[in-house]
Amino acid sequence: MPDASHPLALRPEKLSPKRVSVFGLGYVGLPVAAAFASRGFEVVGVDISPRIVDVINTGKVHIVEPDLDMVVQAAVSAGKLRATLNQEPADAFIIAVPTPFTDDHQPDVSYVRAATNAIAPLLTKGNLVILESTSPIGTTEQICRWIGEARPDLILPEAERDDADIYIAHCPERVLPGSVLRELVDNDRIIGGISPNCAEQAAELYRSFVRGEMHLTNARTAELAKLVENAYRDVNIAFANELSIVCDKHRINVWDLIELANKHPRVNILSPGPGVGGHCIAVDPWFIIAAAPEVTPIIRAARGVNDRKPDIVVGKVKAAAGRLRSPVIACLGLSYKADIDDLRESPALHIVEKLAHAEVGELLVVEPNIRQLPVGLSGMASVRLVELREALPAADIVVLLVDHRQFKRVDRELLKPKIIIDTRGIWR
Ligand code: SAJ
Repeated sequence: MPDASHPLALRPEKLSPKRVSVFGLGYVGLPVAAAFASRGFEVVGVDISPRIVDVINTGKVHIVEPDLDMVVQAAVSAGKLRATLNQEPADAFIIAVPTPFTDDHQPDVSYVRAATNAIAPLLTKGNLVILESTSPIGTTEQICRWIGEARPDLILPEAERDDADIYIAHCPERVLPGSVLRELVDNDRIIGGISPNCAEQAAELYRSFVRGEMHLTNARTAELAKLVENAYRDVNIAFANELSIVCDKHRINVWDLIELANKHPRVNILSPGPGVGGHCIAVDPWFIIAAAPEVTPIIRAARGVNDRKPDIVVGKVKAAAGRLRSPVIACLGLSYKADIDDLRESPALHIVEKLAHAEVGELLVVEPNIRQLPVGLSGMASVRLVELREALPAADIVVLLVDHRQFKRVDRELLKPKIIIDTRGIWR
């Protein structure tokens, strides 16, 4: 049970008769469902996975995120949050499903369509439908059209018309994995309505637990704003990664260089690394490119730079290993960023997989946040998941891939006789 000072501690005095349904109980949907439950809403979480539904109904969580277990446990035991496989009627429907891209980098909104199809038959006058999933421009209007096809009896909202039966809005999630609950409460929100009244209705709902400001706009602007936030970060990380390649050529320490350049009052370069991972920053820029391929050379080039970075790291390790007989290589970190267990689109994982397939030597993998190697690596004779204290003394080459806190505390004396490839600059 979170203590009473936690921003999402259960507040029974704020009991509200409203029912909220959240479709998709993943990294975004589950925290959102728990946040509404903490404010007294009756929350029904819907997911297509029986395992996820079962886990949540026992008050547990299926993802690692600070404090989420406590908030979900409190909500389930208070009877405010319940998970189910089938959509049920509600006052507000929130869609928080994945929006991946296809093999040729085109957005795939089929999960949004499936969620809309499940919700449409249950809609009644006064209902609110909110899309939280990061989505290509026009998706919220598309939801409107899909609902219109399924429910010709309903008056749907339009930009200039406010006498609709239901309200539809886009409220893109902006939470940072690792700080989801804090950011869910404290971050400002962009609320894009099909009509101004739709945006106002959605903002009113989110005000129940959001302490940040609500910025109201139309749905298309909200969709692009979210994509732009992640593309902005991708482009800026690509700049840092490009600098790291330039610096390698000239034997300059890129972190020293960036620290110095950032002393300028109007320069703020991000950190280079082994590449950009996760399910957001490496994906969302493609939604902008797909919608305007001929006018997005910068966003596309940034994707290219960041996607090539893991191969550059692989090349460096191979070159170092090629100089040794039977090298032992410690690979520190597999997740896509520090202090989480998320391996999705992880450059560290891609690098270790490529090294394993290239048979460069014995690989001792250290990842403090997982208990077994992922499918792509398990069963390979040359790869073992080991503790840091076993890997370091045994290694000839140490490849630092993720800046987990355990790695920052490593005794530098132990590293001295080794070949070090520090992709995050934590040991300089
Ligand atoms: N990275 C670098 N150098 C940096 C910063 C990050 O190489 O200076 C790498 C990380 O190691 C990681 C990747 O970039 O591999 C992305 O990490 P991140 O922490 O920057 O972002 P995410 O993907 O965990 O979360 C982002 C956030 N978006 C922005 O900061 C603009 C978050 O607020 C979004 O809600 C989330 O995407 C999302 O779901 O869209």
